[in-house]
Amino acid sequence: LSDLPWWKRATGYQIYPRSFMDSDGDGVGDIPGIVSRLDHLADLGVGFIWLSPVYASPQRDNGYDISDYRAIHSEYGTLDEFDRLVAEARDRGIGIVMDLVVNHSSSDHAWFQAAAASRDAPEHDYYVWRQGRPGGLPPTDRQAIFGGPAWTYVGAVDAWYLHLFSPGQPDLNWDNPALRAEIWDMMRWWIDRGIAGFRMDVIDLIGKDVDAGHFDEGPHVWDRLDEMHAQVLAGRDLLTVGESWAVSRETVGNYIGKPGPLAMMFHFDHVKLGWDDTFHKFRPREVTPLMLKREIIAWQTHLRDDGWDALFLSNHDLPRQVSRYGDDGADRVASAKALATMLHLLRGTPFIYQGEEIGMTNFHAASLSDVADLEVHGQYDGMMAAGLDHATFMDGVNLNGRDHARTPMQWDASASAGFTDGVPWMTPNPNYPGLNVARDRADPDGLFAHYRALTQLRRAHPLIVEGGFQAHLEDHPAVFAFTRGHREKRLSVLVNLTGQPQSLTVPDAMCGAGKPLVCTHDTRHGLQGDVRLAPWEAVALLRG
Ligand code: TEU
Repeated sequence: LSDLPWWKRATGYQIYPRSFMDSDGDGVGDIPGIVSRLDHLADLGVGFIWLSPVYASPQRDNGYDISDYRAIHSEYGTLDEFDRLVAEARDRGIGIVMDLVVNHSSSDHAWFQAAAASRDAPEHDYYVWRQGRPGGLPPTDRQAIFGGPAWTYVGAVDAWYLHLFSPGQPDLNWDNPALRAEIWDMMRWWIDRGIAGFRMDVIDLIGKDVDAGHFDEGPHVWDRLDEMHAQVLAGRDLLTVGESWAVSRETVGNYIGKPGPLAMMFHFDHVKLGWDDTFHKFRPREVTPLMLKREIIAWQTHLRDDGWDALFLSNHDLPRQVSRYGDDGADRVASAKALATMLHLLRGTPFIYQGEEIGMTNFHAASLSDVADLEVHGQYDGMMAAGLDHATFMDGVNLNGRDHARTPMQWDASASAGFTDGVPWMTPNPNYPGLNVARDRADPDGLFAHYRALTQLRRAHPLIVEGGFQAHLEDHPAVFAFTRGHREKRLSVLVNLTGQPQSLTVPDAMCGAGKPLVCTHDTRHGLQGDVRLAPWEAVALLRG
């Protein structure tokens, strides 16, 4: 096991800095706040932190709009404080993985300021400019992911720039070799500060062919990643995880095949199950346990022999997993344990999103004024124009919106959930007095204890890291059954993904007798014949 890379053995934890912990009372999370909570993460047993962007930024998209790639956002702290975070985390065996947001910069970046002031500036070509069509129309009808046209006109250069996200996020021109060299330099600069790797934002978009209208997984994406690998990553012991909403089982091998430029990919087929073809996340679709399970099985099977999975149900763009796939009412704790057991025992590197370890939930937005996220506001008019009704849109926001993940971390029952002494930038979920870290950690049957047990099992049993994956009872509508095998050892996992009791006949390939590693309900020492699982029951037994 020790010859496996550290990032296969570790459990990850994502921090959304704005909402994690405020140390200075300005209502916004910060780096010293993170340092003050490192012991919580060390106790949880995580091996690395994926830090959502902490770079200088006007924060129009909470840092996914970077105005200086070599500076820390002033509300979050200083470079010295960042270096201290790296050192303090390292002392606890935790690496810091930076978010690399290089499909676009902020429009406040000095490059863009120069680019938009003169066509003669060398930086002008760092961005994507085109002429408009007659009648003052943008170059194409392409719509931005955050609503409205994907092009904005700048009079000083008499041209339109491309922004696949908001107008404050102009796309960088990856066709320009000088721009690429700037990015490679910047990455080396962070690596030299001692970081453990990169999570790469919308990385499939860096290969776009704008004139061909080919944006997702454009023709140059893998060449560019190969160049990045040769220039920056090769020979360094880093975790790399690309994010792509377009990557499929057909294309994933180009990113992470043997050998591929990256180590793993965040893929979203299981998330998109809950999306409508036309209205996307804003007309939610039901996701049945069978749909979820089938999608996971397909990816696990595909990556079984070549590749490595990045395992997640939540992140800062997604709803809280217990609200989306579990039960955030009476069965909140049980269903959150079931989901966690399933995810952490699959083959790949598991990621915990902040607050997931205590089962934080979605909140209810009564109207648009309860929503902070620019995506929701930016998409509203377009969705209404396309025929969606307001009530359904709000259902979509309440089930799938990005704000649910961004409410302040619920540390304790004191004012503002112990997140800040000041006025929090976002209202905490009103359920914090009963649902918070202090309370959950005091409960030996709480979620934190369950997650800690899972990270410890991963450290104790190489099988969980390196064992193969085999699904069983694939058509069972409610129970996810799989085995993980390595040599003579076998881990058998059964998870009831519903709030009803379930019956099944244990297949021969699953273990008879075994050592109980996880038993969320009665302790079981064997799985044989006809078995009845309690609502949300999860069992993992080890044989050999
Ligand atoms: O997200 C990629 C992305 O495309 C999302 O915006 C996603 O499509 C959307 O949430 C679904 O409705 C990444 C970051 O994770 C996100 O926070 C950023 O806003 C985005 O890129 C732009 O950098």
